[in-house]
Order: sequence, then C-alpha cells, then structure tokens
Amino acid sequence: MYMKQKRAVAINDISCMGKCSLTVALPIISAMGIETAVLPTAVLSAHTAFEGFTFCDLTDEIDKTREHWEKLKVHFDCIYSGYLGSLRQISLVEKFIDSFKAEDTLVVVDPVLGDNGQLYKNFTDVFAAEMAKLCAKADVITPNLTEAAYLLKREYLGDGYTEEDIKELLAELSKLGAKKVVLTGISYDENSLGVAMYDSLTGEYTYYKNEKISSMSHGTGDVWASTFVGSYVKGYGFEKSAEIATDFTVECLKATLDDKEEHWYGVNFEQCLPSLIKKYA
Ligand code: PXL
Repeated sequence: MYMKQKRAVAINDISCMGKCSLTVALPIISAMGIETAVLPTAVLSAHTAFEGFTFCDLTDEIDKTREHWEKLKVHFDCIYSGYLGSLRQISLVEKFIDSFKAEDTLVVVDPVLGDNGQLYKNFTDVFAAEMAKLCAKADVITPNLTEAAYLLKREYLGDGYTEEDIKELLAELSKLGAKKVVLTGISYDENSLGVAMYDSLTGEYTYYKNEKISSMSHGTGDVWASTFVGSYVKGYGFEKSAEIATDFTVECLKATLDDKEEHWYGVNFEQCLPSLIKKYA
C-alpha cells in the first residue's frame, strides 16, 4: 500500500569521497521512503580527514535556492542541517528555517563541529557560538560530547563522567532552545555505547545503548542523524527513532570491521540498507 510521501531537505556538504554528510543522508533518508531534497553547503573533493582536500564554498547559492523554493511554495516535513562551511551559512540556514518551518515541519539540527574533544579543521570557537544560536531554531539537536562542550563553552567530558553529569549536560543543552536533545556516543561502561535523550517538555530522560564496537569511524554521526531523521519523519516517535538509529549505526560499524584498510574513512552503510528498509521503511 502506498501512502502520501513526506519530503525532507538535507542541508549539508557533499564530500565527494568519504561517505559522510549528503552522500550518507540522501541514501539513508530516501531508503526510509522519504523524499530527500538537498541543499549543498560546499563541495569537497573528500572530507576533511583526508589530506589535501579541496573546498568549493556554496554559501552564495543558499539564499538563491531559498528564494526559488519560496516561489515554488515548497513544503518540507523536515529540515535537517548538518555540516555548515562558513559563519555566514549559519545565518542563512536560520533564514531558510524561518522561510520554510510550517506548523508540521520538524527541524533537526546536527551541530557538526568536531569529535574526540577536537574541532574539525577550519572550525573556531566563534563558529561554535554561532552554531549554538542555530540550535535555538531546532526541535531536536543531536550533538556528541565534543560538540556539547563547544556549544556550551565548557570543558569536554572525556571519560569518567556519570549519568548525573550527562543529565545535567542535557538540561543545559536544552536551554539553547531546542525542545529535545540527543547526546550521541554516551558510554557508562566498557562494553556498551549509546545515546542519552532529554525531552524538555516532559522533563523525561532516557538512555538507550547497544554494543560498543572497538573501532571508531568517520561519518557515524551522519549515519546516526540521517537514520534518526528518516525514522522520525516516518512516524516512529522520538525515542524509537533514536533506538533505530543507534542499532543501525552499530550494524554499519560491524559491516566495516573487516574492511578497515580499504574503508578507513567511513562505514559500509550500503550493505546494511536492505535490512533497514525491510525492518522499518
Ligand atoms: O561527518 C562530519 C563531517 C561532515 N562534513 C565534512 C567533514 C566531516 C567530518 O570530518 O569533514 C566535510
């Protein structure tokens, strides 16, 4: 049975090699049965962990695209933003949200800034402060611990934090203005890794975990956020969508374990799409 199809827009870069941002968001959200329009923020020859990447800034296209789509009276069920390539892009994305956020539009901001306590290349504290402002426009934000630290101008909680520390961090993050917060990459013991969720409307805190896979990989934040967006727009609800995204990310990491030499730069999510579709699309 076919149903009315939902439409999302993914605002993110195209890293031509590297399996992250739009080359992850487009297939995953589409696989969930959601139309995925794209608003590319930059085109890079490869993501920033590759030596010598090229960077073509597309900031000037953002507002032109917004104006055209306004004329077309496009409706989005979801606006999902990820990697933004310049300070000006952040305010243009704010303007984009103001133009297209309807009553039934879900806004998810993944405040892509860094990982493992470090900012990605070319990002600064000023950029992080602007990203914190964009978070105010979101219904849901999905930072990792590094991004949480930079958004709040706090020390990075490396290892050794408690569940109380995480609850407090979630509450502080929600004060940036988003109704719901998901902190990704949270681990309270050696063998598991998961996500901590907070809904500021109900005050509810939830933790969901799966196996901790020993190998870390680039792009898993994008795989997680894209799966979360696809599931949430599909109608699975906040917590269930976070569970689907967590389980799928673990499956993708497992699918890459024996292929790390060739695929050090991303996860083999492609092999896992059929099972995602079968279970949830
Ligand atoms: O996965 C986050 C990401 C997105 N886009 C670009 C990146 C990264 C992480 O390194 O370099 C260009």
